[in-house]
Amino acid sequence: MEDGFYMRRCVELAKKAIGCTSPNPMVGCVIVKDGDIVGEGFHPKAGQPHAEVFALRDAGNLAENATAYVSLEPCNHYGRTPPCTEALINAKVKQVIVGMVDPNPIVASKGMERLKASGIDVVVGVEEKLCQKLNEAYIHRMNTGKPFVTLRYSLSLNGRLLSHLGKGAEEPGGYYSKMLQEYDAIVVSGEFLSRTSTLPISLEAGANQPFQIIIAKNMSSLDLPSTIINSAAQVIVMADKSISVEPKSEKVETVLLEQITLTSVLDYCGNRGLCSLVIDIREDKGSVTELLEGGLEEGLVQKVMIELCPVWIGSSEASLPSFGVEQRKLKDLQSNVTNESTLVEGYLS
Ligand code: AOF
Ligand code: ZN
Repeated sequence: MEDGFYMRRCVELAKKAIGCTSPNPMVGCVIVKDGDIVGEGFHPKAGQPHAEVFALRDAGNLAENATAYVSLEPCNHYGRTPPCTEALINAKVKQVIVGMVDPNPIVASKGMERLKASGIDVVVGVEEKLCQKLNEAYIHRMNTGKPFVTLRYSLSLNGRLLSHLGKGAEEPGGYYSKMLQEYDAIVVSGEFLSRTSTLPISLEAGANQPFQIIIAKNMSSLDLPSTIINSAAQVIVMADKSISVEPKSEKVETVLLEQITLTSVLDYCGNRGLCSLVIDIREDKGSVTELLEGGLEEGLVQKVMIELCPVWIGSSEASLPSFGVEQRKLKDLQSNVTNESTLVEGYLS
């Protein structure tokens, strides 16, 4: 088998921990000897051992003189766990094939240098694009200090902004439910939350619920849906003046920011270790669309996901979106058509 085959297997293994590793990356590792996979592992959660450690344990003595494939450069530092370079050296592997360099400044290339210095053959860049896509949020936060942001909204066939999602989107296996499993936080407006009785939660089996970040700009009171208290989600209300939030709960915290802008929200979230956010737009005029006014121009949104629902809707029910920048194009477009809606996603350059 070619190197790409084993690296794709690493990525497949890494994805078993989707939504569980933040602020750490998802990483997979396989140990190959004489063409056979003799060990496999992935990083399950921050604080737990890294992918290489699980794969080496799985391979046991067979790791000696084997090749290790890892989707991210092995670490060379003592963090929550000891360095993977030492584990690979002690196991006497003869070659390490790496998907991508770790953008974490305390690792960046030092892991590979350490392996090479101990006589291990190192190859880097196999299935690099795939490995980078897997950890686009982690890479973005390492490079900018801010979370990776995806803007999501639903439109009618005549282009109006819908407050509801397409049929099935919120059910298990639906795109929205899967998206919430994957992201660290979802950002919604206080106006939306005070109008609804449900919370955006993931229904995937065993999913970690994202933080619910509620933007309450210029609001002095906020009534949260009572379902918040019974849900697994933690809530952060971001306000720019003193605000009374009901009902009171230890799951709900209020953060006062001097000014609520997309920059101040993202800086706060990045410092708190959140790597990825969905900005969920449910109405045209609200605290969240206001954030976008400057935020889109400043390049603070990386990805856009638009759901086109097969309905026409009148102007009295919904308005055309007023946010957005002139002359911007999405790239790397992907679409998914179902009976109920069409999902289009792409990246802002
Ligand atoms: C690897 N394999 O599976 C992961 C790596 O606090 P720690 O010890 O978990 O270290 C976290 C850092 O280690 C993280 O920021 C990233 O640079 C690297 N993650 N490295 O060799 C893995 N998860
Ligand atoms: Zn490691």
